[in-house]
Amino acid sequence: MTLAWIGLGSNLADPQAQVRSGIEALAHLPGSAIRAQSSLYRSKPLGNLAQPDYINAVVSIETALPPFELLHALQTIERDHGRDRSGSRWSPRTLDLDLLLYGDSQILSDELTIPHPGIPQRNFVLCPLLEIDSKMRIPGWGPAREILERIGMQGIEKLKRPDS
Ligand code: A4P
Ligand code: MG
Repeated sequence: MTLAWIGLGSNLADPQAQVRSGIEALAHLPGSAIRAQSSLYRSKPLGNLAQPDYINAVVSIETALPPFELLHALQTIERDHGRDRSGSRWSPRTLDLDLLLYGDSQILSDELTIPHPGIPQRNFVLCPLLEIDSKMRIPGWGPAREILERIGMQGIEKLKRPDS
């Protein structure tokens, strides 16, 4: 079993409900169990694009799935959340699931990069990671706390816990 970390993000179609439903789907992954989940965070879109705010969260799971199988399972959950209610077949993606960390693994391939390369620029990932594990180290980059101190907390706001 390996401890894997998954970042959830949504800015469409009731983002809080999308993220809660995504966490529920993670709880049902085969050979896996949720170990911890962060609060939900509201965050300004990366790059200040003209988009709605995001809801972000991080979940850790204990999993027997190898990394590529886990990625494919996450992509299936994303697809399951991609349908809108208006009747058109596919809506813009409403739920993003990023595989942030997989144990201490470092993987560099076209399909999968671990640690997720966005981590060092994203306070909406680092902050919930540190909420779950205040001593978290990112393989190849060092202590998450130091990275977050460098990039700062602008644009993010902690909401109530997803299980409350
Ligand atoms: N891929 C490679 N490594 C990974 C990994 N560790 N986890 C590949 C997940 N996927 C990985 O991803 C594109 C490809 O990345 C996949 O085919 C996979 O094989 P995608 O999720 O299909 O595409 P995307 O999400 O549109 O692109 P990208 O570059 O992953 O975007 P991000 O990084 O997910 O960013 N602002 C705020 N405040 N909060 C957010 O959550 N999210 C985004 C999307 C932009 N701005 C945001 C947020
Ligand atoms: Mg993504």
